[in-house]
Amino acid sequence: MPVPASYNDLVTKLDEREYVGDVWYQTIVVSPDSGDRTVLRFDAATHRAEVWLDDVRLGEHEGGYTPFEFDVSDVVAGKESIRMTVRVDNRLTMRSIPPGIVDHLDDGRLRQRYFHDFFNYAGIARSVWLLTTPRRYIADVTVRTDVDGRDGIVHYAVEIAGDDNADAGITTVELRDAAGFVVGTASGTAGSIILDEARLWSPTDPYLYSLEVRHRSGTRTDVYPVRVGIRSIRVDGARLLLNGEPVYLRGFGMHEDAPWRGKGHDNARMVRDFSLLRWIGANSFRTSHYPYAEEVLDLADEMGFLVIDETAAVGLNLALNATRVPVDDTRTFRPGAVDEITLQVHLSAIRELVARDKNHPSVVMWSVANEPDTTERASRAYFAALAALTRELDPTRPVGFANVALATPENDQVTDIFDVVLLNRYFGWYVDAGDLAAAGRKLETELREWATRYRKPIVVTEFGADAISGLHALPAQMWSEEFQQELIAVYLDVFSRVDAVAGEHVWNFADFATMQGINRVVGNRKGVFTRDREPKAVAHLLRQLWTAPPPLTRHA
Ligand code: GCB
Repeated sequence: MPVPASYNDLVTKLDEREYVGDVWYQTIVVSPDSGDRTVLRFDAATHRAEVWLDDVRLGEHEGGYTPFEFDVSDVVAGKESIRMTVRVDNRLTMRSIPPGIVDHLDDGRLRQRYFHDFFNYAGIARSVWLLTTPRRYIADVTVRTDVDGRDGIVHYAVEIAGDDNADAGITTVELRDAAGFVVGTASGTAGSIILDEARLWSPTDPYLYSLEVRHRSGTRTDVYPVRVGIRSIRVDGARLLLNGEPVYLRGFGMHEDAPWRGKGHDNARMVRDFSLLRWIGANSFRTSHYPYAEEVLDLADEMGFLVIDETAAVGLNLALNATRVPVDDTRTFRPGAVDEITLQVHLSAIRELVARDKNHPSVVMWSVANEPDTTERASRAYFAALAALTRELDPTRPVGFANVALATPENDQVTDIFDVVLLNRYFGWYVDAGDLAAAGRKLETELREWATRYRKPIVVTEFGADAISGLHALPAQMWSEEFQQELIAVYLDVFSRVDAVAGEHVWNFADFATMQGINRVVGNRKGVFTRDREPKAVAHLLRQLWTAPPPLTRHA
């Protein structure tokens, strides 16, 4: 199997495409032995992996969308080639993020059930690296920026690790502008650089500085460059402020999804997606429903997109799936089986997400889950723990979760814990199907209820309708391009009347693969673009509405 790629769409047999369990990858590579510290890094393996080099077991990692690495210096030492073996397991359980249930069928087969609406692609979907650093090296750099009048402030903290016997070394820092000129310096493992008249990062001017951290120990120097966008992001009542100015999010919930590769990262697809985002006038997207490849955030930094960065906690909602789930491996059943272990896995997913993405100026918000059940009293303690950890790890960005329609302003138990209200709503589609007059009315009523109850910005993180590209109907009917267009127009009109709405993300950017089912026509067709990234009629409407001035702020 090629890497990076999901394996599922590269085969022709259904039982291989929908295979449940372990698959094995193995390859032989030239040993990078250089006497330096050598690291084997996986950008992701979905959903868990166990890794060996030759016959040495390096360890394992849980979670399909965040990186992990092993120090392999001792294993590669003195070798010409090495054999790399990886066991990748795609099973989802009530103790994985996202959750799922593996059913044991009477005929001996396994069948994976899951509670999210995208195909359970698996494999090694992102790059694998063999890299070297000096023995004493820069393990991590954290950058936080702030804006004070016309000054930009860059706070940094450096973590040094490795060989303790080596000389403690010195750490120096240079801040360079985009042309490469040094505009500020500092030394030591933590400090701040203040920049007069800083050029701030924003969607209209995504200006990037570069912070070059150097650590010298003995004769060796490790260099760690971090791109820095100087910006502030804050919630002020029902407004979202970027650099102190109200900002309105226009864009999409997306998916890493394409023919053949599935969720395999592909720079070409990524660039096409960003070209389309820019063409249509979007300034924002959500990494629904899992952390995307790091390359995506790098490009968002460069092109100036405001990203809601989401964990893979999608489908923590049994009410939606009318199912009873096994509490443990003994297959005893009780309704609702999210437990302390699920919480620990979820917390660790948040830790890994923030650790990976904290330095991206494009990331302006964390979403800790998509459409969880937040109506049960017990969900309060669970979500309070998630919010507390996220804020402890990163006090600079607002924290939210994408709320499901079943959790109404009346019965939701957790929204007060969060900084923003993120709502997924399908009036006119799943509710009042085909009736756009009722949809508009109900949407407006509900948005006003949220706005009255909480003085927080509302971002409608999902709304949309399936449309089969090329299917037309006048008057508009569900599944036609006309209906999708009319539904989106009704929603945008309502948003323009409700002040607390600080953003609109259409569901979805493009058509995407799902499990088979009676509601899906070879996948989810709510894309504004087809799966091969060509526009449906609604794309032209959105382009008109989103590129009309003013492009960014609505409240200004
Ligand atoms: C949702 C989910 C999303 C689905 C979408 C749909 O609420 O968050 O993952 O794909 O609805 O189209 O049903």
